[in-house]
Amino acid sequence: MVKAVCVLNGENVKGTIFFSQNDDKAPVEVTGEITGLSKGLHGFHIHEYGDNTNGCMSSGPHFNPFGKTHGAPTDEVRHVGDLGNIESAGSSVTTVNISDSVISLTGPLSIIGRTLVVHADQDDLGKGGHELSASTGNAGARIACGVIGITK
Ligand SMILES: [Cu+2]
Ligand SMILES: [Zn+2]
Repeated sequence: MVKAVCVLNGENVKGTIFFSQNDDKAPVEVTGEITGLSKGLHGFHIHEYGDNTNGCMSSGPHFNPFGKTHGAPTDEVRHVGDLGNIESAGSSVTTVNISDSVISLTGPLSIIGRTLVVHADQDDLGKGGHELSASTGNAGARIACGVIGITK
């Protein structure tokens, strides 16, 4: 079992997200809680770099080691870092509960040392027809982020 954690820190949006994977073939379970999100869908991605020197902007583009087009988590064609959206009911706490079989906590697809980003807007999952749909899902500003690190 490998476990990792990310403390999300934004101006208004805060949270703690846990990652766990039973073995290197198992899906990664992504769970946790986020506060301060507006009601609705918010893009939720792993970005390439674990670099927050210039805030969330220095985390670079979506983690995309296969050079694919942006997509939904369930799509064959997606970035490794495409975890889709999380949905806030507009209440104080948003619960995150995602299982993903593409990201990993070990090997070349490991997300450890990269950045988890929460966006202001909905990720259109590549289908919005905007010029940014194929690269970012047109999910808007990066409102909170944090580097993913190993934990016990
Ligand atoms: Cu993103
Ligand atoms: Zn993407």
